[in-house]
Amino acid sequence: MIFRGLLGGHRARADVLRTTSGRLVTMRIVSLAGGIGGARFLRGLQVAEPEAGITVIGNTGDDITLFGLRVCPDLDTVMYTLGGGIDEDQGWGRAKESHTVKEELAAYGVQPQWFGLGDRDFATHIVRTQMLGAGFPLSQVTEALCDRWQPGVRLLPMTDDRAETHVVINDADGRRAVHFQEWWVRLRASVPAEEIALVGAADAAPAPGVLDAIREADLVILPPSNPVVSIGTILQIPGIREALSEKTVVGVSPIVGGAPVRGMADACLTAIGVETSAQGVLEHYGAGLIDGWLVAEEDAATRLDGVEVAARPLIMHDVAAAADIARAAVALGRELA
Ligand code: FO1
Repeated sequence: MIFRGLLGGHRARADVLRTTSGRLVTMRIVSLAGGIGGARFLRGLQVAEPEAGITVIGNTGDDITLFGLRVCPDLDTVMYTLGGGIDEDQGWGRAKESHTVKEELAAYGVQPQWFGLGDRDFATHIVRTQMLGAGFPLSQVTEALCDRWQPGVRLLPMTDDRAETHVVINDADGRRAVHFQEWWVRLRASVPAEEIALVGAADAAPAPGVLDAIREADLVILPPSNPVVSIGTILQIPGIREALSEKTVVGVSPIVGGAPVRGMADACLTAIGVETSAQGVLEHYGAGLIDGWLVAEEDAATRLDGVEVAARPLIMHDVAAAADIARAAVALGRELA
């Protein structure tokens, strides 16, 4: 029973000191992660560094309450991708999914109908909502859900507090703030974002274990997740950016040759006045945070004082390619440490 899984929570701590195969950890890596790009990179990192103990600090700014259920897209994308349950083509949601519940909800005319929740995925949100309602913090709920999925990493939400990304737009319905998911999924970021704000960030605290994991890390990696609404949100949780600035941090550029590899990071970068380029994102993160920056060969001219730039192919067209990129990120980190 999932609650019993929760009571064994301390066991998860011990697991961090051992890899899934029980071997002692040779290197402790912390990775901040958002959705699809981050999850795919992490799957490569597990192949590249099977002996490493990996802690993932997951973005919860995308979280949304729908039909009374709490949905955590980026945590679920990491959990399903590393746990073997992801819909590989979509990059989010469950494999072998059906949508009977969604169709029945639509038959009742309930809104929204633009967010595609599958039947299997609903179970995750029901269990999560049940446990949150019983008073368990999101970090313990996530640990319990991962008890089933065994992702092979320790997955921590960036915070247990409410911090949601909202987007200010101005369209035919006037100037207003909408939830990030409505801008991202219903509007496909087609309406310019005048502002992207993480509502609640100032009052949010890092989830238990987040700052300790960063402090104890041998290396921190920022995967090619969205630098604004995934990595950027995690950096806004008080204390996290400061803790990272003490560590060796290697980032992987999410922009290749002036365009995002996938998703709509360009719409997000434009919204905050940052150029959609490996150079622009590096300057946005800053040399105070980044020590090493992995860029695609076409972006080899990227430079910033105090940052070691390395160029290589960055397209993760399969797990092996993701593993090669992860291997290069770890090598750059080792060189800088
Ligand atoms: N993305 C879409 O483009 N369309 C959807 O209908 C959709 C549903 C959805 C359901 C659960 C979930 O965990 C993710 C879902 N996503 C969908 C992806 C989601 O918007 C993004 O993964 C992140 O929020 C941004 O990384």
